[in-house]
Amino acid sequence: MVNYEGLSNAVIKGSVKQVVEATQAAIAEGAEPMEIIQKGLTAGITIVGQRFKACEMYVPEVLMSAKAMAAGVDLVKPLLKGGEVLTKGRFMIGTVKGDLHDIGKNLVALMMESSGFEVINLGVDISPERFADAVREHKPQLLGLSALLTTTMLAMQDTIEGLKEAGLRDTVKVMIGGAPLSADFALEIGADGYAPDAASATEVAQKLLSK
Ligand code: B1M
Repeated sequence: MVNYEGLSNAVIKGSVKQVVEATQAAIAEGAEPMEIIQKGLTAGITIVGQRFKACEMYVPEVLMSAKAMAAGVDLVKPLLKGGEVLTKGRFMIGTVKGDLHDIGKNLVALMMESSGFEVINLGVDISPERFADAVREHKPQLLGLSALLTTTMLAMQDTIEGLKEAGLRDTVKVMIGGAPLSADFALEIGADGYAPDAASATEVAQKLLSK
């Protein structure tokens, strides 16, 4: 039986070595790649989040957990694509200005990639100007904005305004996501869609592109 608890605990411990070993063991046992991510890696980082909130874990430990999780995701990632031809469209994603959180954003990128989108991941702390320049250059059909801080939520609105000022707003659908956000907030700032998690991001994306 696949030891998802062991994998999750290895993420909590922040041990790259143990995460790699547990992920390799799960793959060898024939576990579904998406289950490894959800039941093992994400389950672990979710507990890390709860402990960080309760001040039972601190920034350096959280960073070690994030690094360990990324090592596991790297092993699973090639298995997700399965040689699928990428045809669903081009999706660009970034974390907005002032915000350095990227674990959730990278999961969204991974899910989108594995569901058949071409993904351009801009990284973190992306200013409205950089988003507009990248949209102009790469012409994605869909732009994803991620924010984890209440203080950076408004940078999403600035980004959408930046697209308008650059005359690019009509060329791209904008989807937003991140823990402090909501569908109401998306409406308020003029985004086209909101997804609460990585799994639903792919569904929202497909709906937006079919409109
Ligand atoms: Co930060 N942090 N952090 N942090 N951090 C939170 C977000 C916080 C809630 C913790 C807390 O205090 N309770 C809090 C925000 C409070 C608030 O604004 N209301 C907080 C704070 C305050 C801070 C600092 C200010 C702390 C400090 O320095 N004093 C600082 C800010 C730095 C900055 O950004 N400028 C900071 C720093 C950090 C670390 C660097 C240590 C680290 C980030 C490492 C990294 O990302 N590489 C970190 C972490 C890890 C967290 C917590 C613990 C975990 C976040 C995470 O990765 N969750 C977080 C507490 C928590 O969430 N419980 C916290 C797991 C991830 C899978 O979930 O990111 O929610 P999530 O992504 C989900 C969905 O939100 C959604 O799908 C994802 C997958 O299902 N989603 C999208 C996300 N983006 C989407 C985009 C979409 C669609 C869906 O479409 C485009």
